[in-house]
Amino acid sequence: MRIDILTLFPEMFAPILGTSIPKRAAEKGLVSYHLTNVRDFADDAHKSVDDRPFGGGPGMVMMCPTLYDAVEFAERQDPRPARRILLSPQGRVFDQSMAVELSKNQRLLFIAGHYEGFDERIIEGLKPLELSIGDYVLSGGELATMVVVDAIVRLLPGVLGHEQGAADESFAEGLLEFPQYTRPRDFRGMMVPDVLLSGNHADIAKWRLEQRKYRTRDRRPDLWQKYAGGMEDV
Ligand code: 4GX
Repeated sequence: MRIDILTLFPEMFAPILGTSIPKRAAEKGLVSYHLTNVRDFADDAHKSVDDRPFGGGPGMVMMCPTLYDAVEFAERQDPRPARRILLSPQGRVFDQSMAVELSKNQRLLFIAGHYEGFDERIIEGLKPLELSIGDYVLSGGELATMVVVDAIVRLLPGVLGHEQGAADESFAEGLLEFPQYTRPRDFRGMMVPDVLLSGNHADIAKWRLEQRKYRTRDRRPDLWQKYAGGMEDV
């Protein structure tokens, strides 16, 4: 998979993409990251990428010409068509099923905006998939882009050592994870549940599934509703 990221702050990405799973994925040749500084495409002496909004109001708006040029430049670097993605609170809220779908693409191109927003003709003309990582306001799309990239890259076949791992985790089956324990058995009077030390794998599996259901019902009634569907008193 080739991932392009268009941003005014390319230096924000190296610490994240150069660490842990995203780094390992690139080292294994399963993904490559390509950062493009949108400011390099500014065509005036001041290197402007934004301007004041027509109609007045506070803040600055990212301009079309520089961003279109940056997108077209990045897309020319590889013949495969890129799925364009733009991070904004106006987007559809990103979830695990979208990470799974996006992980099937050969090429993704992320637009990480800063400032108050984009000229609407960026959406109209480039037709990106608009994604939000949640209902709060960030200073820019960079962190949101990294969240989405991380969630996608760890799903690529061969990235995680344990192939089952990614699929087994929370959300994949619609339930939260069960509680985990390791040594010591007694930590300051807090004990590891006996069933986990019983050696009875059927009992352990049953306990874990119960715990997943309790937790999901208690903490995430929205997920529980989807999982349990119309079932009563589960
Ligand atoms: N999930 N932000 C984008 C600039 C902006 C404003 C309006 C387009 C329209 C965010 C989020 C997020 C802050 C990123 C505003 N772009 N992105 N930025 N929540 O808050 O994705």
